[in-house]
Amino acid sequence: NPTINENISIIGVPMDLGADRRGVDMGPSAIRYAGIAERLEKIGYKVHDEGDIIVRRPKENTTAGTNLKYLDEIARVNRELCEAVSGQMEKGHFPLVIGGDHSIAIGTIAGVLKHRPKTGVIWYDAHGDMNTAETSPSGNIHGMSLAVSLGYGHESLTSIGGAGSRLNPEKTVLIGARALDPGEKEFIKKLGVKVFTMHEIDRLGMARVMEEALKIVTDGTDGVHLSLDLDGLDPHDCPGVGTPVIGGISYRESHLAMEILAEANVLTSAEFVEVNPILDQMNQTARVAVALMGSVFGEKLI
Ligand code: NNH
Ligand code: MN
Ligand code: MN
Ligand code: MN
Repeated sequence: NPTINENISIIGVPMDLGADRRGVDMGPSAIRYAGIAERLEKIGYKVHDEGDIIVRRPKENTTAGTNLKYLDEIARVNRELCEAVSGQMEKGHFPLVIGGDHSIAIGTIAGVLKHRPKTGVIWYDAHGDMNTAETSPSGNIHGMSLAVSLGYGHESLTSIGGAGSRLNPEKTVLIGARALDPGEKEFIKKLGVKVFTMHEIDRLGMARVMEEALKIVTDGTDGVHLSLDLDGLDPHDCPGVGTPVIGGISYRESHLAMEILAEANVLTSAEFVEVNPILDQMNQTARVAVALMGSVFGEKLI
């Protein structure tokens, strides 16, 4: 095994406020039910399930003076998540965060940056999550988390982990994009974030895309974080997501991507998000998530 780190700490975040749609809060349970701990123990890791971070359910979905939905509670949970991730890394454990909607990347990445301030990121997603309050069509914070981690967005979110903690856009790569909002397209180009859309995946093939992506996220960085939104995969393979977009990455391509990441032996943190068992078929999406985790942590076919 290309052992990334023998201790893996699982942190669940049953967050659905960032998507403003119920069900994705059950993601951590669905992923545990699909056998995440057993799967990773089987390939030799010590798995520590740290349980879930508690998410409250506010009555009001607005915070005064902003269109961002549930801003206060999302900020509070992400501050706690940042500390939890950072605490696990302090002990030398690999943080594996399971969601929950993608707004939790804010806390995960802020925690990671405390230990690896030059982390490169692979953002595997149908969407860009590069909106700000001004460009968001929905006010949903899960569509803004990458922008926040790059330092753009509401102060109560960008300040998490310290105002100076932010990703370098030139060491950030999107894979699988096919539903970018107009403002996001502009912002991505302006910041110089590299995007491998479905077009590049079709044209170059996943192996080549991953090689190119790895060059970018490992060059001059001190870690690599994988932020995998299950809606990056095609809804045929992963129907249990809140915002499915047809024409996505296949199950096999995704395994290949994870296997190439495992071979490179560079991963230092990861999160798997947006599993919504209510919209799913027999927990299929959580089972895909666990299978991909197997591959990214070095599971071999032979
Ligand atoms: N871009 C849309 C928005 O900002 C949808 C985002 N939805 C996601 N992102 N699931 O991964 O509201
Ligand atoms: Mn996302
Ligand atoms: Mn998405
Ligand atoms: Mn920050």
